[in-house]
Amino acid sequence: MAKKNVADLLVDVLAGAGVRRIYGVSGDSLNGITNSMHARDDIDWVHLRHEETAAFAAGAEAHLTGALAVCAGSCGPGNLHLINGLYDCHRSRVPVLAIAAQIPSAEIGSGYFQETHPEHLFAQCSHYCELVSQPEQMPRVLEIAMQTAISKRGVAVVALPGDVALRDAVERAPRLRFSEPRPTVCPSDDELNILADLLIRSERITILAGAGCVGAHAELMELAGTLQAPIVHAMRGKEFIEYDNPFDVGMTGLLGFSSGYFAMMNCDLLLMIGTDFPYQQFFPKKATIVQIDVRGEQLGRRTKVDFGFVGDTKTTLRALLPRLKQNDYKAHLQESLEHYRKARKGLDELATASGGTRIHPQYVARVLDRLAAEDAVFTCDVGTPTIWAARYLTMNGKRRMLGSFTHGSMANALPQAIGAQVSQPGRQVISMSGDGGFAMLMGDLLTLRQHQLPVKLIVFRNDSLALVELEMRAAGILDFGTALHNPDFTKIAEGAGLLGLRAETPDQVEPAIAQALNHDGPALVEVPVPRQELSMPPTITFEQAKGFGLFMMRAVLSGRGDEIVDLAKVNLLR
Ligand SMILES: Cc1cc2nc3c(=O)[nH]c(=O)nc-3n(C[C@H](O)[C@H](O)[C@H](O)COP(=O)(O)OP(=O)(O)OC[C@H]3O[C@@H](n4cnc5c(N)ncnc54)[C@H](O)[C@@H]3O)c2cc1C
Ligand SMILES: Cc1ncc(C[n+]2csc(CCOP(=O)(O)OP(=O)(O)O)c2C)c(N)n1
Ligand SMILES: [Mg+2]
Repeated sequence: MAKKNVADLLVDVLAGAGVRRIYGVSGDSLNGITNSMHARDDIDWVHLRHEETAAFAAGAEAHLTGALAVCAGSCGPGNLHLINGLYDCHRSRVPVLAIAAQIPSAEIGSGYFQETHPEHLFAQCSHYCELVSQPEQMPRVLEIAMQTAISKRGVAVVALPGDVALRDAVERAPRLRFSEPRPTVCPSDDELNILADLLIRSERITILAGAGCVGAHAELMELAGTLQAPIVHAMRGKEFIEYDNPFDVGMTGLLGFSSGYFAMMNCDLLLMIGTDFPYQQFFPKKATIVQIDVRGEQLGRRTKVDFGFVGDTKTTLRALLPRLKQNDYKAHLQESLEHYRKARKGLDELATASGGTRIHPQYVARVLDRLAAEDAVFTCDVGTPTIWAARYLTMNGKRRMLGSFTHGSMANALPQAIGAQVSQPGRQVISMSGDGGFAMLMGDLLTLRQHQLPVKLIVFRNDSLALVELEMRAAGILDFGTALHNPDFTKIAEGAGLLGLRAETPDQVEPAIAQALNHDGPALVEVPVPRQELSMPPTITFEQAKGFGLFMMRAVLSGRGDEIVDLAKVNLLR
């Protein structure tokens, strides 16, 4: 039998566990691994232009499939570039293994060329991070890393010096042969009785549901019906909760709907299920708060909690439902639904082609929603595209929506779209990109042609870092450092081998998007949108209103009268 080296064994273990690809940028210290992959057809090397893209792409794959995804970076700067993307994966709790190649083992500690210490660098964005310094540690350390990423949901890192990867392996094969355990977690009988009793005694109940409700749609609907409770969703729960949901009253938070905000503020009992909705100021102060989460450490993180239960949503609701009684108090649900209908109507009225030659970004999102495939995957950049996606994309149980919702990093949409398209080749993948976010990792536009990925990029061109500008205004600060002098993105797209289209006026939006979606290959649609398309919070506080006033004054004082007219126009047109 041919001799196996440590890298061969590493690739064997990954392929044996069902990993089909590694995203990365090659380098000398990774040669052992890329060389081992070269001759195999069961695992691909997905060559990207930036390691941050590799980490985001792996995270998107893991999010869509639920299975472990892998990225790699060469020693020093190569793996350092992974870090921001890995933070996103870790904080979004998706299972990702990062291989951080290391400098030659004999040089560690000498301040050698490209020397860094991955064990320290990745400590904060991983559950597990270890250096393999001798062949005897392989495959055990790798398997512990994989097992940790999968069971704790998050990132694990294996640092491997290039020379160790090329040494002869001691073990010959993977040690672990079991499939992923899927335990059920349920509160005790006593706890379920306490929970049932609480719910039976309450009238005005609101449910705040999040991504932890995945796979429990039917149970959640039955619960809401029994409790006559409106369901507010946190953003990462949108893809699993909003569809086929007669109890839906929208999202809360700064990007949310007023109906979501009031349903939470006006209840007597708030039941949080599988959510880590982060904004304290949007929780009711007087209501009784009950929280169910599969992780005990999540209980009470965001608000005061009166009753906390540890359980997975599906198992817990199944055990709880037979203990409940039908709530006869219907007014709270009816009021909340009526409020939602009005809020939805108000938002829909903003998503029209009206407004002369200006294109409202809401309209672009609405057209996209209408024309996209039944099972499309959407990614949205942190910036105003997150707002348009949250408010105007309709989920249906088959579509998916990815963003950098927890870590909140710019430039996520294109890299996530790459990971989505590579791992789901037949599926329509649409990136809703900001002009700032897109430019930040624009090098990987070249990846779309290199790997023939038919991703559709919609670039919301507002020539600014608009969300930051909005925040500056709300805080009463004169915006500064937010203008973007952009190139013609369609020409850049064409130069990179994509179809490049531009919609100049509202009537060109639909044909341009339709052409891009029907195009057999990657396409970019550049859509100029107003810089100050305001996205008002559900309730505007005095402080915020004051902030806007202050901005007007400062803008006028600084002689920027034109912009005020612009702002007024946008408001008048809305
Ligand atoms: C620019 C920007 C603006 C934003 N504005 C808003 C906003 O206005 N409103 C908003 O809602 N969000 C907003 N977000 C997103 C926000 O930061 C959070 O990421 C989001 O609210 C969290 O959603 P979640 O609670 O569904 O998911 P997560 O944060 O992922 O929480 C899921 C919870 O479920 C638990 N869980 C997982 N599996 C299970 C299971 N099987 N059973 C039980 N529990 C389980 C987990 O332990 C975790 O506690 C914004 C993000 C950005 C980038
Ligand atoms: C890596 C990173 N840098 C900076 C920020 C702060 N930030 C949040 S949104 C945003 C603007 C995004 O601009 P763009 O992509 O053009 O979207 P827009 O809001 O203009 O639609 C910035 C700078 C961030 N979240 N992440
Ligand atoms: Mg912008």
